Amino acid sequence: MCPFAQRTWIALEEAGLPYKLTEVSLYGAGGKPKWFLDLNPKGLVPVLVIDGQPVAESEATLDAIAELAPSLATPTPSKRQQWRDMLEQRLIPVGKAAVLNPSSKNMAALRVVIAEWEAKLRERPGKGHFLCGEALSIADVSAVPFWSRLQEEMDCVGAEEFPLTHEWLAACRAREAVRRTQMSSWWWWW
Ligand SMILES: N[C@@H](CCC(=O)N[C@@H](CS)C(=O)NCC(=O)O)C(=O)O
Repeated sequence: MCPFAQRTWIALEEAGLPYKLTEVSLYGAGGKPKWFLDLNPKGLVPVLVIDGQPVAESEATLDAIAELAPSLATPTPSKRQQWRDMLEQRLIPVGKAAVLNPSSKNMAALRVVIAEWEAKLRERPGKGHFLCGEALSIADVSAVPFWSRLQEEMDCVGAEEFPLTHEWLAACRAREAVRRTQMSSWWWWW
């Protein structure tokens, strides 16, 4: 249900790596389970355990998965960072504000961010279906849970207004790995 955990789950599916998924009751009576807090004292999902070593923070889990499945890596670290900055500094905070309070000011700010994403897609050398070209990478995986939630709830990425973003999101959401991790109910990201 959590978009950060969905990132890790999509990446594992895309990588075709064997894994075992354990859901954690975060807000149930009795608090978080001790085994989980032992893995991540911050008490946040996801935690990816590789050969007994826990990796917390969803972006770090994506980097760890891309090391095991290099086809998911971005062509350069700087491309990874650019898209990550767009998400962390722009879409995630501005999207959150718009969801919490869909005032005309917050919705206008969200449209500005979508236009920035669109412009960045337009600038890509060689284009391709995904953020870093023809192949889906962890840059796409990182972004899709957040964009999917916004699109599902607010229908904010119109095909006419934002054709490249619309097409990119549809290409991501059509992936089998994304479909498998799509829950009928989900959380926002706070
Ligand atoms: N920065 C973290 C954020 C993860 C996060 O906020 N997860 C939420 C669920 S969507 C959580 O575990 N919340 C539990 C809590 O706040 O106690 C990451 O990228 O992994």
